[in-house]
Amino acid sequence: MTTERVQVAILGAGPAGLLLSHLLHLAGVRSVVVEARDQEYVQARVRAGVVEHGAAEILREAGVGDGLDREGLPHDGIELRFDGEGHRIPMADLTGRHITVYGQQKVVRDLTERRLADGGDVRFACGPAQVHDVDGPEPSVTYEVGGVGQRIVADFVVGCDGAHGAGRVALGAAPVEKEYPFAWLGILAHAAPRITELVYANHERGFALYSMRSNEVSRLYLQVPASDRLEDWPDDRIWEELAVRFSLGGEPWEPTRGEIFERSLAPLHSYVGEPMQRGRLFLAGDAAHIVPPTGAKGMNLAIRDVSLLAPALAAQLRDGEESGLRTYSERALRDVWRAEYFSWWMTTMLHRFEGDAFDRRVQTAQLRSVVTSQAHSTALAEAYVG
Ligand code: RFL
Ligand code: PHB
Repeated sequence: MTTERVQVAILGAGPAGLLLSHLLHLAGVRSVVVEARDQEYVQARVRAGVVEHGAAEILREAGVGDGLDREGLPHDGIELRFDGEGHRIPMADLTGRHITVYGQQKVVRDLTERRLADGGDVRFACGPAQVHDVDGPEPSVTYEVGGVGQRIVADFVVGCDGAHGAGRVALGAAPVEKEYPFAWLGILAHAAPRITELVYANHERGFALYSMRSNEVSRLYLQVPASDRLEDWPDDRIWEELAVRFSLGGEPWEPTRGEIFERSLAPLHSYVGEPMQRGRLFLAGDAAHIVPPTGAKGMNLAIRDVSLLAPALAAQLRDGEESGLRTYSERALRDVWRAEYFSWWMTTMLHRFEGDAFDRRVQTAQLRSVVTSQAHSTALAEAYVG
């Protein structure tokens, strides 16, 4: 077993881990990022698409917003579609801010390129790393390469290793969580989007979302039962179901079709592990909390977490200033719970739940209130643009 020393050992090269190591580098703190999967796999992983105002500002201030400004699509509104009618929420008019449609894949690409160009130590294909001794003065991370054990002893370990990583296990917190009885079937298709703004549709057969990645690539989602498999959804069935759920005026409304080149199923749940710290271990991003994707908050929260954690770690390591780290979890959790609330609210308002006619009528009344009351739509817009 080889042993090395570093100031901060980071698990996971997703948006959280990569941005944290970049921000630490800017603050003069040395870190190592240990990633289980290889670089191709990490960069091919398709996930989030919406970067909110605050997260975009954080990326720009850190000098990694060029790609977002060049290739991102600024959106000033979204559409809520229900009862066969579309209603635009003019987010920019209501809040003065907008969102940017920019795939997580590109955020990860930009951050990886920047870390490597700056000589950053990002180690891919390490297999699942483990975390040790977080309650003592010398926490460590171990992993294996080619049968040889590697050990990194650090001043601090940060788990940015997502929902199934080692950070969450080492934290050992009893989570507060909620399962939803459905999943999202997501596709990417080579098809020019028929829309210019995202459409969130509530239909009696279930929720559907029309999004995009570029002017040539559409991203679409369908609510499906949690027990469904990808084999249950051949291409034609997906397109037909989307057309029904996006119906306008009682008529099916077809998204532009094209070759489906990526498909995935993601169960919906909410999860928070509190506090986001144990001894010398800190968590950020999906390792600490999961939101259902309806509010488009997951990656944005990951970015927000590390924007709080990086200066706190740097202040402690450079100046012995402890207060930032001591209050990190409390400060981060305030935003986390606000996002949990918004994501739960959007999810319950827009999805089809089994059975209850009363709940369904209340759902429609709620949507109607959101699109007719300026106060109500402003509340949605403020939470959505971040
Ligand atoms: P990630 O991206 O999961 O990265 C964690 C990394 O850790 C690695 N890893 C380990 N490495 C070393 N040792 C171990 N033991 C390890 N275990 C795991 C993994 O290989 C991985 O590389 O977490 P991070 O950085 O916290 O980022 C969070 C975001 O990925 C996530 O919140 C978003 O994708 C959520 N999300 C959305 N967020 C938004 O802000 N806007 C959106 O529009 C949005 N849409 C979505 C989404 C998530 C979705 N799915 C698939 C759940 C849409 C969907 C469908
Ligand atoms: C996406 O484009 O992937 C996307 C957009 C909005 C959401 C979730 C995902 O709420």
